[in-house]
Amino acid sequence: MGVPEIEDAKLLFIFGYNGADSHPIVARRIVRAKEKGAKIICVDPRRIETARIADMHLQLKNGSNLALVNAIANVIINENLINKEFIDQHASGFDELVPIVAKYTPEYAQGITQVPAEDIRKAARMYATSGCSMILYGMGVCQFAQAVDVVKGLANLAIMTGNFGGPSMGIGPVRGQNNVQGACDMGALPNCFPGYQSVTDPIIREKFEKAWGVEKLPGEIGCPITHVPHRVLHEQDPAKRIHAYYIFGEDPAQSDPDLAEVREALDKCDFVVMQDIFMNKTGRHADVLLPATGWCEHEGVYSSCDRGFQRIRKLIEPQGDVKTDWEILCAISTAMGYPMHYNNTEEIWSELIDLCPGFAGATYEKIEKLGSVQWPCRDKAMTDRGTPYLHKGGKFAHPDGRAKFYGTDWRPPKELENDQYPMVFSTVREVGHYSVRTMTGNCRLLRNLEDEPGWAQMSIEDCQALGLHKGELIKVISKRGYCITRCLPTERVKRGALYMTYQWWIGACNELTQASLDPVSNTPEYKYAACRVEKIADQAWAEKYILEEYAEIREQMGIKGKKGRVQEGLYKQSQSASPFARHA
Ligand SMILES: Nc1nc2c(c(=O)[nH]1)N[C@H]1C(S)=C(S)[C@@H](COP(=O)(O)OP(=O)(O)OC[C@H]3O[C@@H](n4cnc5c(=O)[nH]c(N)nc54)[C@H](O)[C@@H]3O)O[C@H]1N2
Ligand SMILES: Nc1nc2c(c(=O)[nH]1)N[C@H]1C(S)=C(S)[C@@H](COP(=O)(O)OP(=O)(O)OC[C@H]3O[C@@H](n4cnc5c(=O)[nH]c(N)nc54)[C@H](O)[C@@H]3O)O[C@H]1N2
Ligand SMILES: [Mo]
Repeated sequence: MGVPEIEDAKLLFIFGYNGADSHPIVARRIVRAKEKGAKIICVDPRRIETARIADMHLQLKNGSNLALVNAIANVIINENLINKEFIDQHASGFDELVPIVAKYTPEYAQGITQVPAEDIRKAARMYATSGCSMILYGMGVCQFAQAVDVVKGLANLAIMTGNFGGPSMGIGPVRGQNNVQGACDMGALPNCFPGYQSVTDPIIREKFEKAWGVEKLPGEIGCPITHVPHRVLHEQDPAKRIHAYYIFGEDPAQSDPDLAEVREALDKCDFVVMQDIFMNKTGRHADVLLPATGWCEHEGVYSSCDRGFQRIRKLIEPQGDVKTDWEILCAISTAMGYPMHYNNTEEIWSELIDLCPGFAGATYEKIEKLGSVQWPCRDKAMTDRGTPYLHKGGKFAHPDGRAKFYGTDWRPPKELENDQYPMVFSTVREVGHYSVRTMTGNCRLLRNLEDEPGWAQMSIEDCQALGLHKGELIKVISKRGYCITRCLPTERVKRGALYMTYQWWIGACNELTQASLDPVSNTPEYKYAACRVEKIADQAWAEKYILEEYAEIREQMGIKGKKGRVQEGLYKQSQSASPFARHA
């Protein structure tokens, strides 16, 4: 499916995804769908913008996703709302799923999810009977230690109701960054070459060995980023211990969980390279900094979340001593004894598609002409315009061509609230600043909208109980660390949970998060830890601390230009302009 099809769904089931803040362009499609008459069900513990326009908001307890998904399956099965024909013709494993979800009656699930049983029933009926239901999900699913199971659970719903393989239906991971799909497509994963070709398959390896003129490519699966600290600090096997770390387009010292451990690992490494378009927190620990060009200074291809390849073009000449990422990689490779030379990105792309059967037909020329080509696109002829529906007509990727039901029990998150840390700590996004904030933090316009040390969203009741007021500096603490940020009382949040965004350098929420990982995706549980909030009695001291700390960070990050509002003491006036605070 493609993003534009969101508009034509009859029902949007939006699960742990906050398009209004994270993807405003996609969010417009959601609003258009609503205008065209679509029903919307929003599943989110916060009252996000989608919840405001939704027909139903299932405001579930944090960390209870699979209990809810299994209960919806339970209702669809028990009320015989399944599409039996689709299941019989296109799926396998249904009989094994039934006993697993049998336990998840709406009443049982209510105890875990805090969603009223009647609402679960109503949502299940709406989803199963709309005639054309589309699921969109985001980080509220993926950033849990039980994440992949929930994705499979959502797929179960789509398969059992036949909402698969046609326009405006199916299950849509609205992938995060503009090119995160592309990074995976190009093989920036530990277990595959470009085009999802497994490194453990000797025939695939041989193909790449031949093409690249090397004798032997390693057949072991590499190391996921979230395993790096462990492999540096605690790996017993000397052959597996990591000594050098080449990091590009990533700022683990800001975006990875448990930052104290990340810093320890970076400092323990013998050699750290950081290749970036700006200075970032990781750069503080690097031995070598390699300056690269940014997105409008070079050519390339991005993949959108709908598998569509799109060309990006150079708009401005790079200034100063910078090179494109691919030129840097070629130069390093050549210096290390493997000469690598390309004249332009088209040569790289053509080599790539010739080695990836699923991409083989997506030439530069075709992408240029069509604007976007969705893989698989196998034939270079213009008649092959790519594949809008991956499972068209109910044909799936398993060898038997059938979809597979997969059911399992809900597991609670790893670190639960307790006497010392009584609140749920969850981390999300806000409009206006982007991921590790190197890009948006270097932009004065955006800094003037919102600046350090960011906000902690809390329920009005919790703020009253702790005697906290809007804008007050507070200390948020977990077992692993703490940070200082401002308090934002808001009706969007239920009692007992606190939300921060992860881009602030001072209000760095990853000081608190933990590296408990999903066993399949290796994604950390960014959406759940236990925390407590402490009032800071001496606010004048805290304000001064923020100013001094920020001055030092800006100095290290080389941020030029006029001082932001924080520095100028303009914070008080800026409150109403804050996009995050506006949400209160
Ligand atoms: N402005 C801005 N936009 C961005 C980014 C940015 O940093 N800034 N980052 C980009 C990236 S990398 C990504 S991956 C995307 C992510 O975009 P989203 O998927 O929207 O990510 P989040 O805001 O982290 O989380 C989505 C929602 O999950 C909810 N949630 C928390 N816990 C649970 C739970 O237990 N169950 C359910 N069902 N929901 C829960 C949160 O309340 C939140 O509203 O955004 C991209 N867009
Ligand atoms: N607590 C918490 N932590 C999170 C998350 C969360 O929800 N909560 N979300 C996680 C998610 S989904 C993601 S995707 C990550 C994102 O985290 P990161 O990937 O670390 O952050 P980004 O800001 O996307 O970019 C990383 C670096 O790439 C640089 N960069 C930008 N363009 C280029 C380029 O063309 N070339 C080079 N060489 N460098 C470039 C930027 O300057 C920046 O320093 O954070 C994760 N961390
Ligand atoms: Mo992301």
